[in-house]
Amino acid sequence: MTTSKLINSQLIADINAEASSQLKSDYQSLGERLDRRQINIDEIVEKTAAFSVAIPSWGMGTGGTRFGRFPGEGEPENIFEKLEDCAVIQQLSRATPSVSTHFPWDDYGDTGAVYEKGESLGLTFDAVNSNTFQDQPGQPVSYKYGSLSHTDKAVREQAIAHNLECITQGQVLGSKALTVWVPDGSNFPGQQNFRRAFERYLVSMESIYAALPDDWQLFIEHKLFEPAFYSTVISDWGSNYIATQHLGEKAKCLVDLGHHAPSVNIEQIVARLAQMDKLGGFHFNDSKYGDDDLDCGSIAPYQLFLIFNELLDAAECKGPDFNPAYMMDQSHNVTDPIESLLTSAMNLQNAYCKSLLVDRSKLDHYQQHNDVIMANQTLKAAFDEDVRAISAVVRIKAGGAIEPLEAYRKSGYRADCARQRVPQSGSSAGIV
Ligand SMILES: [Mn+2]
Repeated sequence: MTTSKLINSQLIADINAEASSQLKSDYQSLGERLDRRQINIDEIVEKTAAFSVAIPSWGMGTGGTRFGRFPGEGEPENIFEKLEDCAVIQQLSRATPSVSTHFPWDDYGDTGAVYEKGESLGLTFDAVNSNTFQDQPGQPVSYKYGSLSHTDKAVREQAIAHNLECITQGQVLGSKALTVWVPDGSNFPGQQNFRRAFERYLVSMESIYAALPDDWQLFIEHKLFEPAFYSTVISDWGSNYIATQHLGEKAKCLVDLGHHAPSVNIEQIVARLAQMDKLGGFHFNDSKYGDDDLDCGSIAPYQLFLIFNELLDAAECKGPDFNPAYMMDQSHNVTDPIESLLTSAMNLQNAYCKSLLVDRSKLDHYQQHNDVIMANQTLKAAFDEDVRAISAVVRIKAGGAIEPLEAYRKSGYRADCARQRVPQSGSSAGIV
């Protein structure tokens, strides 16, 4: 069915025109501040413009919690409508040109048509995600007690076959990576033999790795707990690292910011994995307690900045081959997903931009001389800058909106969708 298309570009231009003199003044003032620190703002704009992050297709609907889901009006019914919403996010933010898909949620029997829809909207496709954490209708055997590490070979083979199918579908989309997250684990001590479960997982992953096209990567996503509450097979970056080392150089670790213990130093994990060429990519989101999947930068913006600081440090050291995949993974209950993803994209872009402001030679000098306060201040000085004028200039130069949320709200896009789309029930899942 046909639903709402992109937002009227004249409306965006009119709103931009109203905001442009304020932006010019903010940009000039920030430029002067940065100039005093020998930073050329135009160069920062250019570098910030190179930043992009993929939108999760599963984030386009209200996710909900394990207790319930409260769909908003005009939510997308299928991948085609999800792509239309993704295109609006890209139209306004100009930082989200690609979409990460999820099978079988995005399988409507004609992946070629999905690719064409994306292409017609100017979108490309990032990593494809497999799903062995739910049973699908008609599936021969159940994932109740695990998938790739299941004690029953028939279940493991079914899970492997699904991942191979994801690669096939991903090739149609032009994807270059498969992300595997398994729910496998145990709820009680004694339920599972840790060693044997990991052995079975590794053997299953060998089959998936062997099926990867030459130019593909395999991303493994670890998660401390949930849905298993005592142990998970790929619980942390250590288990993840062992698995990727075991499989080969196309296998790399994927860091989801919500998949660690509450006090874990994620930026240090990022540094470790990058150093060992095992950092495949990210699922960006934010959290207070666990896998909360809240908007990026909404709870711990300093952590986000520190992660990008490590990424830039690694990029300087490793050169252009260092190119982790940036994807968002968020989906919750109380906001319009388009507004949340717009906000996240901007928060990520700003965190990235701030990390570009770190004076690395000074930082290195203070570190070498154990000047603790000044080393810390060097980072903090970059974090404390308000760089929103830079990302706004990046957006407007690329044809986006100075104020994406304002443009989105004034467009009435969601109300149009509500008139044209089939109302959604509260049943479908959205959290990974
Ligand atoms: Mn994730």
